[in-house]
Amino acid sequence: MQLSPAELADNALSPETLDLAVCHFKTSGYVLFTGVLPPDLIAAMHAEFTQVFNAHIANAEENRGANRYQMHLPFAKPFIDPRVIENPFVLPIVEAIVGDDCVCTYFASDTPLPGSEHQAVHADTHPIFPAMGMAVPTYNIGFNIPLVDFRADNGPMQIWPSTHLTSPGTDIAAAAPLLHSEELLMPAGSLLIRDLRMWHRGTPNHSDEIRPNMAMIYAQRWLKTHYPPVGIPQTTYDGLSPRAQQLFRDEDIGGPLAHAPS
Ligand SMILES: O=C(O)CCC(=O)C(=O)O
Repeated sequence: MQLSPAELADNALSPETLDLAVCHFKTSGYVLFTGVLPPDLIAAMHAEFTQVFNAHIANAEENRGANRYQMHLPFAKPFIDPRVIENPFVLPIVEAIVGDDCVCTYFASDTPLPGSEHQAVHADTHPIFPAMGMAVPTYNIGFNIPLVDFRADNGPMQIWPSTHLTSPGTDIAAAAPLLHSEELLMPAGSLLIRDLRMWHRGTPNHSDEIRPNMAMIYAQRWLKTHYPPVGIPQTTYDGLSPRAQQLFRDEDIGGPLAHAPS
């Protein structure tokens, strides 16, 4: 979806865009606002990410397939900019779908390196009523911010729209080739929110640079997952806005940073 110049200037969605976005999310399983965050913020996050990532992969095994890493991010500047953790275009949609009381439970990244391969098509969450033959309303929402342009050659995410509505227990590997999918080509600083049940996969990175994707999760507060809590130093937490404090209130306040920034 495209934000209007007035929405970008006001840092707010119009009521019409909010309605459209919520409707698109419920039916398609995702909303993409292209190229929203300013280049200086993306440049600062990309520079810091590169330092933290290079230090991490020097000692870590690839953990999402060949030449592909999931890495938790340090809950620190520049990553915790309010335009990231409480984005004014994303939060109203999140709140309309999972409620004002939702929490942010994941602060991380996905990065295919040159030489990565297709992942298996997958969902990022488990069904909460696995025995029911029908989809239930959304209970967690992934939020991705590409830190570089996602192009056809550098391993864009491939998504299967509307598959968040398939019955729990559908054989994803068998059904995915029969259904429509799209590669999400988007400029750095775009905002992608997606129902974590929607099928997707990482694709091969044929370029000569890494392709980092920030990843957060906003969820119903009662949802239990296997993710470790986000470590947030007390002084950092104290410096957050009241809304951001509320979003991160169930995380490890006073705990250690995931990967110390440079
Ligand atoms: O390519 C991406 O950013 C997403 C990768 C992914 O879906 C995963 O590692 O589970």
